[in-house]
Amino acid sequence: MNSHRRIAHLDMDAFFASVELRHYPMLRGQPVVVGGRRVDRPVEQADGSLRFARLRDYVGRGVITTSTYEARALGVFSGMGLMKAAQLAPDAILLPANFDAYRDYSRRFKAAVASVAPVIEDRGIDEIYIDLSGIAEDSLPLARRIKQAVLAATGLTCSIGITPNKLLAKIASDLDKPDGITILGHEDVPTRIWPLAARKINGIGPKAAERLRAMGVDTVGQLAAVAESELVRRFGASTGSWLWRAARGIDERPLVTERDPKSVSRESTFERDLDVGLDRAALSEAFTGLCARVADDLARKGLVARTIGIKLRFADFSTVTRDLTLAEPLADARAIRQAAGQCLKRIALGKRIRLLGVRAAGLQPPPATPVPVAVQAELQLF
Ligand code: DCP
Ligand code: MG
Repeated sequence: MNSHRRIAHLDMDAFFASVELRHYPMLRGQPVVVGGRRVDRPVEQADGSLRFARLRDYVGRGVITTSTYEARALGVFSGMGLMKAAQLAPDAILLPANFDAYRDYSRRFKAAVASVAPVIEDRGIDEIYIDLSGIAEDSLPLARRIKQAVLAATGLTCSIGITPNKLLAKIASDLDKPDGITILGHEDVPTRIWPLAARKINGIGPKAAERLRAMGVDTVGQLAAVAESELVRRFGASTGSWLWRAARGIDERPLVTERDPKSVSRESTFERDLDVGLDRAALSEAFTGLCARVADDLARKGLVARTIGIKLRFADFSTVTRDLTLAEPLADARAIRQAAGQCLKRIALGKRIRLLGVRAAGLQPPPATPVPVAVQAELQLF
């Protein structure tokens, strides 16, 4: 095992909401939620002041995208219906999302980190991994310097975890939010990681957590107490042994710093091999989710795709791919889903499916017309 690695995970604090507070500094310290529609945006009054929408005025089916920590203290979190949130925090300020601003701040914080520590894996709009192994400076001053660079470039705070690998770093960055620094070594796993819910391990989703709970496993420590053979028996060879290693904080994955600029892809290995007939709904949901993530990747890179492809791996590990090249480039989740669906029709689906992947290639800058706002809002759901 490579014990010399030093990997950071950096995640911006209440990202969308914090960007909004840069635009509307008069709202600092107040509960603020991002969500809702353009009609909810602040309106300038006759005297030049701004009138902000309040949660109690909201009528509709929208959900919270994110909220400030002041709003979270009132029980209002990402994913909650706005009308339900209004019962808990009627006076909270409501702002619609402004994705262009978030992308701009995203670029700025990443460039600021790169000026201190250049080996970066981009994980999304508000998070990155950073490989610090090649830097001599101690972790604490280095983390402070990175946070300072981000603050100077954006006016925003972030939280950083520094550990021997990506798995632990991702957990650590969340342990002292907001504005936190958490530095952990392998020796800290029993005291700091084992008491946490198993779901804190990135990769244990709601379904796996449910299956673990049925085995009496709620925490990472309880997972670490299960024999590897038992996990393999229940979850299959690859997931089972991954769970066993994850519970011990073992993770050798390198940072993916260079993406193939010609394509973006997302794939997912199922917890169990899925049957095309019996598991149609789960497969379809996974398929749509992958397409949405590819669409999100394209949006982040500001590119559109001419070719959409899919990859299927069957239970016997045989793998097939199919591509479709389109007359018009596309980038939105629904169009990708449609093209990927056509690829799928060209594969004989006799066997159980182990892995599903969606790929966008033939990437290019978009034509002059921008991606419609409605599509942007839809991408945000994933
Ligand atoms: N986001 C979203 N839909 C979700 C969750 C998040 O659109 N279901 C957006 C809004 C967030 C951003 O992604 O601001 C980053 O997500 P995080 O989970 O990192 O949440 P925050 O940055 O808002 O808060 P935290 O301080 O907990 O990181
Ligand atoms: Mg965040």
